[in-house]
Amino acid sequence: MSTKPDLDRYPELQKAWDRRNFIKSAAIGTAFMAVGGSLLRIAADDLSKHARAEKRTDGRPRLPPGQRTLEYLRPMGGEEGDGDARTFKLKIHGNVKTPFELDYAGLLKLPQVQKEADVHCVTGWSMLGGLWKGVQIALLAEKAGMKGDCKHVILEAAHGYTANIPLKEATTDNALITYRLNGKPFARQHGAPVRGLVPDLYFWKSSKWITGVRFVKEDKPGYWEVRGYHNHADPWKEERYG
Ligand SMILES: Nc1nc2c(c(=O)[nH]1)N[C@H]1C(S)=C(S)[C@@H](COP(=O)(O)O)O[C@H]1N2
Ligand SMILES: [Mo]
Repeated sequence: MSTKPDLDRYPELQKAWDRRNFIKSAAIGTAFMAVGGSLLRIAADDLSKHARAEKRTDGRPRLPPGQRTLEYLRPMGGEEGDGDARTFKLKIHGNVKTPFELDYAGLLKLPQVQKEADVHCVTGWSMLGGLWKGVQIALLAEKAGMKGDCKHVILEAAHGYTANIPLKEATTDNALITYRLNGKPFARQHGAPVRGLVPDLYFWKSSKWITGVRFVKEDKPGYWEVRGYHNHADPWKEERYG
């Protein structure tokens, strides 16, 4: 109980540690997690318990099966882009009538939305209730004159990372090109300056360091999809591996 977690490697544990949630929540229930080789008893959050009981507006449980909550995004790595808003460019292209390119200022000039959304990482953590600000992918489709036979969207990122998403799910109202979480810009490791967000699919579909949105007729499995992850990635169906 008194072993301090490696907070450099697991920054999302800082808050829980500060509050001594480890101790307080021990009465509620406990979870065990291997951290840096030592076994730590961590806040087996009442948050997870609540979220399991809660229902979304679509009737599904707030927390998908096999997930537990974290208070912060855990940095999951990836080959970083330069993180600089001044050099940011986003290509809207593919099977569209009028492809175009946006710089950061151009992105901010488009109609903005702010959505509360939960995200779910395939490794088992979820972060609930983040407030994400940005531009809807649906708006980009409309602006580019997406052709009627498009079926998928590819979210392209730095160094060739891609994620493929069915058009319907990429153009729901909470699927965004986003540059703010809870009012703050993304740290570089979380995709600065701009990342994709498709919260209702596993989080690997939300490309960090985004460089392009490509509307296509033919599906094209992306970075993780060709490495054994599920092509669709619905957290409620536990579509983790293909
Ligand atoms: N460009 C890019 N985007 C990416 C990844 C990546 O490796 N490269 N990893 C994905 C995975 S596997 C996850 S779980 C989330 C993690 O985002 P986070 O590091 O902000 O928590 O980003 C996704 N987006
Ligand atoms: Mo991931």
